[in-house]
Parts: sequence; C-alpha cells; structure tokens
Amino acid sequence: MSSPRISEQLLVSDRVASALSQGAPVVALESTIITHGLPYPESVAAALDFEQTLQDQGVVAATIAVIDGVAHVGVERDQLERLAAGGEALKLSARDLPVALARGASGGTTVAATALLAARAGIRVFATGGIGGVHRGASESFDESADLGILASVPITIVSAGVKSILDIRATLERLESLSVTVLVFGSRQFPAFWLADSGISVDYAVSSGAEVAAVMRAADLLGRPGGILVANPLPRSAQLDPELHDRLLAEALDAAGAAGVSGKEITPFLLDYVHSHTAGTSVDVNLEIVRGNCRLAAAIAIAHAAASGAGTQD
Ligand code: PSU
Ligand code: MN
Repeated sequence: MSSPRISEQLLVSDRVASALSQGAPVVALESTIITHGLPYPESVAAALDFEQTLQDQGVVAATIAVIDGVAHVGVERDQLERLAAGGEALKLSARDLPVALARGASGGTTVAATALLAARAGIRVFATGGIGGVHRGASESFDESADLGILASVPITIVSAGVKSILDIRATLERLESLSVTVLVFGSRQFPAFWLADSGISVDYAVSSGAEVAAVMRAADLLGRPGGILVANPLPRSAQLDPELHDRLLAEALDAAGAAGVSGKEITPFLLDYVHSHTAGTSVDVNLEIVRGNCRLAAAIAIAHAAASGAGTQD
C-alpha cells in the first residue's frame, strides 16, 4: 500500500491519513453523485448520510472532490455544501483532473476520477450508487464511460448496484470482460440494474460476504494485476422501483435526451435528472437506500481487507 500523499494539490485529510497509516479500514465516496447525480438540497444530506453509514460500521469515510484546484481525499461539511449548492461545480472525470488542478477549478469527481485519487492515496475500497458504462447506441456514438477504463487500470474495489438501465448493460458487461475487470455479484449471480434487483443477465461469480471479496482482492494483488474489482450489490427486491414505471420512464428519458440533442458528459446527468424529476422523489429515495446498502457492504469488505492485510504483511 502506498502511503498517503500530501501535497499542495492532493490533500488527504488528517482523519483519512491517520486511518490509512494505521491500516484501519477506509472507504472512498464519489462527489459527482452530489454535484450532478442528486437534486439539491437532498444531495448534501445524502452525502453526509453516506459518510455516517460508513462511520456507523467503524469505517473512515473519504469523500473525494476537487475544490479550488486541490484534490481533497476527505472533504469537510462546508466544502460539501459549497460544492452542491454553488452550481459552479464541474463534472470531473479522470481526464479532466489535470486541467481542473492546473486552473484552480472545483468539481465533483466521477467514479473514474474518484477511483484514481483514492488509489493514489492508498484507499482500496470505494462505494457508489451506479457506475458509468456503455451507453445505448454506443456502436454509433462510441459513448463509453471512462469509469470502465479506470476500473481496468487502478487497484480498487468498487461496490455499486450494477449499472442503470439508462445504459446498455449487456454491452457494459462485455466491455468489463474485455478489460479483464473481475465482476462479483453479492448474494446471487444476477447482475442488478440499480433501481431493479435483476437486469436479467447473470455473471460468473456470486459472493456472500465481505471476507470473500477481500480474499479475491488479496489474490488479485498477488497476481500483480493492474485493474480493480466490481462488486455489484442488488437492492432488495421489495425496495425496487415498480418495473412498469421504470420501463416507461426510461423510454421517456431516452426520447427526451434524443429530442434535446444532449450528448457527451451531459447525457448521464440529463437522464438521471429526468427520472428523478418524473417520479416525485420516489426514485431519489430508492437511490439513497441503494447507496446506503452499498456503503454497508463496502465497509464489510474494507474491514475484512484491513484485518487480512494487517495479519499477513507489512505493506
Ligand atoms: N450513474 C449513476 N449515477 C451517477 C453517475 C452514473 O447511476 O451519479 C455518475 C457517476 O459519477 C459516474 C458518472 O462516474 O456519472 C459517469 O458519467 P459518464 O457516463 O459521463 O462517464
Ligand atoms: Mn460519455
């Protein structure tokens, strides 16, 4: 494990740095979900709620974001508030980070950018809602989230509720296979579709505990593989969005995006906002419950990984 780096432009908070130096469990959280994924002001409450969920499990939360050209691994409450409320926060994926740091910009970090910064600080586990993936129509548009490429090159374990059906889930799983990203599903082999517990696609491996995931992480390290692991955590079927409502909204959202001519990095926030604003908050509530569940599983993984690493090696 690399030691936490502290420089003028990559700042690891004291809490996070001290946990890392003691080999204590730490879980990273992204911030695009706050700036571009959830409506304000629910977004700020949600960010604090995710941190609290981790802390309740005895894990240090490291929410990652860029503020005034400084990449923060572990942000303070007032910084969160400013990012979410200001409206000036950019959506920063991995390729945007160097420019944002050089120009003193502020923004929410996507899964790709968060994973990169987390790994740089020595964090091994990251909880989010849904990762980006291959968009529908990608054979024409080539629109594939950088989240996939980063998962292939950074040693991080990401817990997500699969990917949203705004994306082409089958193509996303195919790309993850091509990129040699290990995919595990918690509880069954049915890959989840975020608001729905089952996308209808099954993958090769089911896991049933954090310790099992930690064992896969340690084996991956042993092999010197460059990439990470995706752990898909389905929400309970009883909590899922009504499938009929889901399918109708999805079709409407995709039509609306087409009609508005939205493309590039705006497309994901547009689709998410459409769904949230047309379900009178139901989908936001489901969204929050999903991320909390992912935080709990990520905590179990981080705890098991920290225990095994402490017992086994000096690094
Ligand atoms: N998918 C979601 N919720 C999100 C995102 C994706 O269900 O909030 C955000 C994440 O930050 C993710 C990013 O990393 O959007 C992907 O955007 P793009 O497709 O432009 O790479
Ligand atoms: Mn894209």
